[in-house]
Amino acid sequence: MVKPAGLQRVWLKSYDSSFCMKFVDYVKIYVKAGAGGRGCVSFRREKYVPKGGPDGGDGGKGGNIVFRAEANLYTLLDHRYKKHYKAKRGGHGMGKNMHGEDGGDLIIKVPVGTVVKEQVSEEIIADLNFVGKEATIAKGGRGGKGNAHFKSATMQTPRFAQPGEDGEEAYLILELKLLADVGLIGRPNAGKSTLISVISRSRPKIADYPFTTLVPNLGVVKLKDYRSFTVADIPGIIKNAHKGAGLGLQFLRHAERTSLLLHLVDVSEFIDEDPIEVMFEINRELALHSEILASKEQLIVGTKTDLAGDSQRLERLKNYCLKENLPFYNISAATMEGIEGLIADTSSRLNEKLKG
Ligand SMILES: Nc1nc2c(ncn2[C@@H]2O[C@H](COP(=O)(O)OP(=O)(O)OP(=O)(O)O)[C@@H](O)[C@H]2O)c(=O)[nH]1
Ligand SMILES: [Mg+2]
Repeated sequence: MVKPAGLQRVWLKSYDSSFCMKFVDYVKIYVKAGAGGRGCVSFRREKYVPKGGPDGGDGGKGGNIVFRAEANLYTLLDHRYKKHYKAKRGGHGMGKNMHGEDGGDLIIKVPVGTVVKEQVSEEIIADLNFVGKEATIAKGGRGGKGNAHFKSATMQTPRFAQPGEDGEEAYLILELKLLADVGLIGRPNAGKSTLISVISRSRPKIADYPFTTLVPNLGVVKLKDYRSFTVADIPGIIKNAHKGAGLGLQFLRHAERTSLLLHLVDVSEFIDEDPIEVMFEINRELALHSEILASKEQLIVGTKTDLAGDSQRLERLKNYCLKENLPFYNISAATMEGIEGLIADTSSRLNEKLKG
């Protein structure tokens, strides 16, 4: 059956708007490891073997709760819907010295960059910062010993066994902090998504209205000399974002682990505001979010130089940066002016940081 054109459009629209719903970077969950199985009380009973002695087996170990960083995950969305995880308990011990089955670990898959915290103290328990990294967050209980263990010269018929230990439980916060070398920050419309789209294969939505980007985008920049680095395009920040204006500052957590920030300032003639003031405003918001972020190395990047006209906005920002000894670059994603130089210098600075 051919779908009417109208229906197809509706589908595309709903897909588009639901995309940002899929990026979840903060969830609270509860985990409980499996309890150990009970030890067994049993006695050997066989023809011609009277009073065969105790033969109760041990209980199996309860399953651990293990978190694992997976390469192909990008969001904590799954954990928004499933908030309780329980690992299997160990099997109970059985007669004839049979050991109960172990519960088996419950592996919870999370994206690389997930930080696991305790809910009340907010203490970091684990940082799953590379692919394949595993952390055991709650240990399964030990299995109880069967009565065969308690046999001795003075106790030939122990009629007791140990119960299994309970599994550990925890109330957790999972926080995703993307791992990128470079963060793009700036006002909405500064040209962040356009820049990431011309330097990497990331294809975020680009439009001339504020807050086009609603969730961070990641891109990999590959240089001619086979070096590469990752960039995070972070949604735009406006004045009073720390009070929740615009999209607030929640996405800045994704810039916290970058080594370098590219601070983009639109220098086109169509903007009335002073570019230096715009830059200060963003830096004030960064400082209100976190000192670490505010003290990160920044490269100031004047964008849309093809539209600078006679406005002198570019010159003002450039002269200020030169005076203050701030690294300054001017680029145009439309004409590609300055992009190659910016990328080469960004890469060199990253390499220096790695060496240092
Ligand atoms: N002429 C010109 N236009 C540009 C340039 N860079 C970006 N633009 C335009 O500026 C507008 C905003 O660009 P975006 O890349 O979406 O801006 P952004 O910083 O990602 O904005 P938010 O996602 O809202 O934070 C778009 O219409 C782009 O086409 C440039 O170098 N030259
Ligand atoms: Mg954008």
